[in-house]
Amino acid sequence: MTPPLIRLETVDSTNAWARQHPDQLGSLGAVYATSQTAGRGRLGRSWQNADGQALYYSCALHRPLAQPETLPLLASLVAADAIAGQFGADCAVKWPNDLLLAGKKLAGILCEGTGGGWIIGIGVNLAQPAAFFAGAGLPHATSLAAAGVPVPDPQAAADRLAAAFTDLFAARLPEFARSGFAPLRQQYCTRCINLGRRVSYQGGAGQALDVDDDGRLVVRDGASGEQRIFTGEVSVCGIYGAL
Ligand code: BT5
Repeated sequence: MTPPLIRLETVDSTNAWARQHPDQLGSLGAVYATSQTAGRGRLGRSWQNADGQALYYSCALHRPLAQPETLPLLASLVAADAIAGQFGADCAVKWPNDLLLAGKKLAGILCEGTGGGWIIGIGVNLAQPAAFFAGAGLPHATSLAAAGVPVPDPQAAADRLAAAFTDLFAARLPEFARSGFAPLRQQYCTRCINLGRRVSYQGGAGQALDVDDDGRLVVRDGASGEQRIFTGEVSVCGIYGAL
């Protein structure tokens, strides 16, 4: 059965809307808009709106997951694969779930539990010019258009991408629900920009070596040996201006 995919003109936050309308989204369904008045990032941060120039998307799912904590990693692969399929743009993933194009943040992901289910929020910058990000104080952000991928009709691009996200979630969630991250690990590592680079995290720094079957970033830390990181911020040398 085709999952519901609801298009709104504008909304406070697609994640909030999905949480408030479980009846309309069922066990797997999605909502999207090209304008958000109160878009959220992780840890209470905000997600910059650009009326009519970006995709704000949330997929709600209600089913048990073997490894729910790795849902953001699945979401980043779904988003990267859909963007590659629709626009031919090859994104890297900054662990755990930022999508980068030419070293800048193209998309962000916010996964939230709802008590019995999950909401996967994805914001993708489509058509903003580079000057938009400079003006918004986001020097490390980009859009498809700013990175040189033409987006002549942003609404049509948002419609296509939202449909592609939903199709890919519908295709991949059954196996992910059963088997978790391990079957995706190789594919994730191929896109993961952290690997082989120096990274800093709360309490240490070292070289990122791998992502393990549980989705943790494996870091060789000169001071304390090997660390496996699952939460918190990790900055990557050379990315977003990090030293
Ligand atoms: C994220 O948070 O990257 C998750 C963003 C998720 C947004 C989607 S839109 C649809 C759905 N509905 C919502 O309300 N949210 C989701 P985080 O890792 O915390 O990154 C936030 C940081 O990214 C901010 O503090 C800025 O530095 C930067 N940022 C904000 N807006 C941006 C934008 N449009 N493009 C690139 N970077 C941005």
